[in-house]
Amino acid sequence: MTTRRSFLSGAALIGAGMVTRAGAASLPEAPVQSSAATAPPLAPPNGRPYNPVVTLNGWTLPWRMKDGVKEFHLVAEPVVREIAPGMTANLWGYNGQSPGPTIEVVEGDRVRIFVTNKLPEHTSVHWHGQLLPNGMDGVTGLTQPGIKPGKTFVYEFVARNAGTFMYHPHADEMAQMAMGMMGFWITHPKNPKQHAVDRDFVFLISAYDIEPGSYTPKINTMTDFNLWTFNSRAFPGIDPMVVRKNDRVRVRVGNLTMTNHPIHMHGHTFEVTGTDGGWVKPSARWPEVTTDIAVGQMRAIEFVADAPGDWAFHCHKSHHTMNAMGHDVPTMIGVDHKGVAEKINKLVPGYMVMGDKGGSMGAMRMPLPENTLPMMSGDGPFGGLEMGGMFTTLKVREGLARNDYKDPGWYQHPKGTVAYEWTGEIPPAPRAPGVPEKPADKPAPEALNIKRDGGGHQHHH
Ligand SMILES: [Cu+2]
Repeated sequence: MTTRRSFLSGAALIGAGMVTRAGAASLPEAPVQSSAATAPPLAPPNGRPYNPVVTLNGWTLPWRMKDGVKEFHLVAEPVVREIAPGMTANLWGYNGQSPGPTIEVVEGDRVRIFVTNKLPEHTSVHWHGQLLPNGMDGVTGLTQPGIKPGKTFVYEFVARNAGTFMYHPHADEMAQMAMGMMGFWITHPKNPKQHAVDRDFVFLISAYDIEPGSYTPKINTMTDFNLWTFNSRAFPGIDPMVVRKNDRVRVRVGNLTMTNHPIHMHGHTFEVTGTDGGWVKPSARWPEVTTDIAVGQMRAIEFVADAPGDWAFHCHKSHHTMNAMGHDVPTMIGVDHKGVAEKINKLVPGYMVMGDKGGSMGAMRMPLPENTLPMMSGDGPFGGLEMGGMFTTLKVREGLARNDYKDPGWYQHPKGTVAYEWTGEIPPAPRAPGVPEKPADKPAPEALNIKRDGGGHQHHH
């Protein structure tokens, strides 16, 4: 069948991790992705041309053209997702991964999406942000019955507006979104020159509560999540965003967690060029280095990557750049913790208290429960990064090829451009009035007596 052939050519572009799954004769195939690596952009094999996006640690769903309609097949199903090397999670997702594959269409495309439910309960798909007929909006009970296990529903509409969208269930939402059911949707402009950039990255923000040593998220959690992820990956499992110097770069982010995330980028200023509602007029944009992305929102940021280097790109809530072991740890700064560590270890084997000098958990390679990520980890060229969760890097390099997204390794800093230890005479450091000076080689005695939240660690509500 010609449809099958066109599918295989699409699959070849996706890479070795993907296998196709033959469906019923009338259904388009539902390709499955087995890898959590960032797939190269899917050059459109047919239909109208567009500039494809790159899904961070994700992939784009191939389609078939049938009588001028773009047909996709999503399969809602339990999946095993690698959150980072050393930890996998039992999630729910689409076509083998959580989040599901990115769907890319062109403004004006008629789109038909088959949704097969392989979950143990009913589901539906809501096309977040789309302007479509009410009955295609995917709200169980309101605009359609739930899709029962084993059943396939069809959604069909015209992608009216170019922009940044998401999809997710509108059925038992609390459970299904806590389990990772979500995906990105890009509607490209009709004219590929409009809003054109050199590199266009997309990812969703999601959060999970998976107890150290276990594999399945607790779905009733409202605030105390312990895994903060970009596309269901936690640092150091998140791929870098690799760009060529002077590329115009867009990063599109959608937030489907229960809290807002101030996304912060180093080394450049950016503008928010797109929101949930479409493109922002150039006259209404302003420069930023951090933009808050509220729950349910999408933001597209754009900048010219004119500064070579390895630039941090992360959520600015410090608890969101930590992994599971960072939670419920008492503050031990200033406390002589001889004996305390032993007590805690009796309660939680393998647990280590925060150091009494402010304690860099990142530097400690302690034994961890099975299937558990260290609180902060990741090694850089200068040592431990002490980061986890929602953290990655923007790697700006000169002379990359147009379609080269390979990790170029660590940035080689030009001589004399890295902060260094001073070994000369130390100039006097002005102090606040009335504060006596301390010898430089010893910590101030009062620093050992800081009282912080009664010795207990505050939750990040
Ligand atoms: Cu955050």
